Amino acid sequence: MIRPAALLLAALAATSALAQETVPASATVDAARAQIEALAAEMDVDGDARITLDELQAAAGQIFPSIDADASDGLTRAEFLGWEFGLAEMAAFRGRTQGYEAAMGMVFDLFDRDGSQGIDAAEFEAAMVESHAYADLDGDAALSAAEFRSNFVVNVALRNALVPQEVLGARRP
Ligand SMILES: [Ca+2]
Ligand SMILES: [Ca+2]
Ligand SMILES: [Ca+2]
Repeated sequence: MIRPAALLLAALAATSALAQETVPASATVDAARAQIEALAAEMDVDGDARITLDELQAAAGQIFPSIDADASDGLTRAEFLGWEFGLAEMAAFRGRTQGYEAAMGMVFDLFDRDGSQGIDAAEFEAAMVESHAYADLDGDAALSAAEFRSNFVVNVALRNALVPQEVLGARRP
């Protein structure tokens, strides 16, 4: 079960511990990274350090309704940008709301394959399949935590919006 609020608290707690050993300026970067890594760990249900497509789809099946605030079986742009597990609050704290909304808006358009200005369950599932394949750099049919963090499309967008690219790494061409 994905529990966005609990995950966020865990990420913030982990960040507090890290912040004692690092310079304060890195705290928000650590927070973003910790939140993404906490999500990766939550998705890896069997704990083998690999996120399989089945595990990703199971997580996506829980995430979709958590974004779908009005339970319409479709995601509007406003719902997508306002998702509580997204890093909207962190972006606002850093004065990066505009960059965050631009990045997540691009992800929304990518997922909205038919351009209907809504993401239905089938589009969301197809996006998860494609995003999983794209991020699987070594082709072992699963995502390591590093592959998920550095190359999963949502995390790529967030990285570009929130944190310096050199910190979280980037897919190599
Ligand atoms: Ca696994
Ligand atoms: Ca659509
Ligand atoms: Ca892999």
